[in-house]
Amino acid sequence: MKQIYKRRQSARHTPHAGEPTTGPLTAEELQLAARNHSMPLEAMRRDVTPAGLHYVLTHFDIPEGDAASWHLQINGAVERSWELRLAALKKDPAITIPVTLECAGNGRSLLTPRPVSQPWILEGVGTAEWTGVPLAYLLAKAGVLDDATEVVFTGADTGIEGGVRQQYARSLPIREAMRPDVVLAYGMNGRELPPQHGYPLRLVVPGWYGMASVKWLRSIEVVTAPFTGFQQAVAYRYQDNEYDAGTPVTRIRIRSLMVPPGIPEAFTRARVLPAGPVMLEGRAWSGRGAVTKVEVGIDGEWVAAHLEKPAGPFAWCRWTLPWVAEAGAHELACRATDSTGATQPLEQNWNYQGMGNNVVQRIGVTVE
Ligand SMILES: Nc1nc2c(c(=O)[nH]1)N[C@H]1C(S)=C(S)[C@@H](COP(=O)(O)O)O[C@H]1N2
Ligand SMILES: [Mo]
Repeated sequence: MKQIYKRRQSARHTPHAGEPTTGPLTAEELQLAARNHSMPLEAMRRDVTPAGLHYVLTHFDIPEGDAASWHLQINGAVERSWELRLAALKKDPAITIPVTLECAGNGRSLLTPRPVSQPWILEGVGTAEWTGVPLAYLLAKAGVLDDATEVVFTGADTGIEGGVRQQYARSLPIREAMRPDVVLAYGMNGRELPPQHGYPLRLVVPGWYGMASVKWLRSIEVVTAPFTGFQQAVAYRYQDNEYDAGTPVTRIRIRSLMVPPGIPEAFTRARVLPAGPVMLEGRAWSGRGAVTKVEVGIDGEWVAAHLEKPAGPFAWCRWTLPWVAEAGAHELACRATDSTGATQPLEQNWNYQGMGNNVVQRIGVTVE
């Protein structure tokens, strides 16, 4: 693999979309990073991320949503297809659920070589309280036929990716779609959805990486064969190399992050803090089970942090660790474990698309 990309990287070669590179950040990556912003890590002091601080990831353009004319198709392998208006949906029984969403590409730009795509560092994450109608309620109303295997969700946004013209669409296996906590959300943090988060209606699939939570939802189709759309069959796969069909990206891998302590240097963001006691804090989450342990590494020595109860089974939990900082340079890190026994790796989790790199975060600090 390494040889393949090295051969291609002659001088001044500009890497194409998806190509692994060791070169500097490209203009296209900068353009994507400016459109798709991350969550400032200090926002982890709050249980709920204010909408404007929540990360955003949009493949194409944000479509213009008009709540009055908006309608949702529910069809396919169901007893009753119908077209639903937002006003009608808002009369159905609603739930509010705190959910930590994370982009599957979070951690991508830490990889060597770096797959050229949205260059997340570590902050492609956020936790919001989503309000809407459980998908299972509407599917039950539609009457899913016995031979149904998946549900395909299509958004209003259109574009070209990998040379393929498409509407953003993803599917979920029936058993996931029927979970009581999968929600058709019209509210975020007690208000209507902001345009960038899917106004007027989006899917929220707790526990899965963000790509499953289709924004600007226009259609729900129950199908009897595997969905082979681009975002399912080509994108969002763990591939060893370009030619590997790979395996699908599904649930969020265990990860923890720390609020960088002290104050930043404005340009380098290097951290400076005074000697003495400081409360280190951060968040940890997993889409595969409860977080059971967070360890904080201080100059390579791991100490168990105190874990707080999360606001819900799919919301991050806060961790804290008091530290008496001594003058000098130090390296801080954090590493979480979930109830499946999975622990964050100390070395990068490389794959061709740069998916699910849950490598431990490391923060250099200077104590004065
Ligand atoms: N229609 C549509 N839905 C989408 C996307 C998109 O580009 N179009 N991006 C997906 C990806 S990759 C992620 S990580 C999440 C991001 O949700 P957020 O922008 O509300 O944080 O939305 C998902 N849903
Ligand atoms: Mo994503």
